Amino acid sequence: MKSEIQNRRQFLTKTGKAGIALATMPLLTKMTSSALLNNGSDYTQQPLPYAYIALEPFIDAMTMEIHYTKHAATYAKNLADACVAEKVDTASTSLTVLLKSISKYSAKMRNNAGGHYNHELFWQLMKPSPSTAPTGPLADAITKTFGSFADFQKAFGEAAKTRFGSGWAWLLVKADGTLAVSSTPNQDNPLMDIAELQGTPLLGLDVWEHAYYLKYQNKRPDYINAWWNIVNWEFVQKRYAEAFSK
Ligand code: MN3
Repeated sequence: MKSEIQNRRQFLTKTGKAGIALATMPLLTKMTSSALLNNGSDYTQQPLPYAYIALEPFIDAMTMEIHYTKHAATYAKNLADACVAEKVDTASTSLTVLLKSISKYSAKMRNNAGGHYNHELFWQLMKPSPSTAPTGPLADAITKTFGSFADFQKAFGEAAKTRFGSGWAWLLVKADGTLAVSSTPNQDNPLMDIAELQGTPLLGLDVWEHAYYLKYQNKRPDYINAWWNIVNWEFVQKRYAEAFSK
């Protein structure tokens, strides 16, 4: 594993080169330029955007600490190892691009690329004392698709409750621009080319027991119901807007 300083140096070097490349190649597509500018940071665990205790009483501090420093950190480490073993150039291949062709890689890559992406997203999808419901275009799309916000919560909660064993529940935007709710096993997600329902994940809920067992034990439905109190809808709205700008 590279140190943070090495990563920063690499980032500065790459950004500098990319800047020159972009200046001399004005016809580059947006996708190519963003690939050039990818510094591999989406492969490394980012700082948690709040304290372990911040989401109490809905998620307890000990669960957050173990979840972030042990479970999620391990996915990031194993992803780095898999990228070395399977010769993925993380400087030129974004994690999203990798996930979209995950069927070409090993089970280790699938589990850890998914595990890392899902957790990095999950931390940002939560915040203390958020607004209680979405507004704007996302709110309109949810009402159009599910009937009401309450009906959406019911459908999402059902996907989360009925996921057998470990996995995730999702709200996603499909390629045709419409919303859907799904669930995936293990650390799979809707970006993967092996997912039953594919699209851009907007909202995801971790229903592995490690995400809730210390506080909720076997009562997964109580964890799901409590989780709505900490969903960062501003962030989800931003993801929804971005899904249409790509
Ligand atoms: Mn987890």
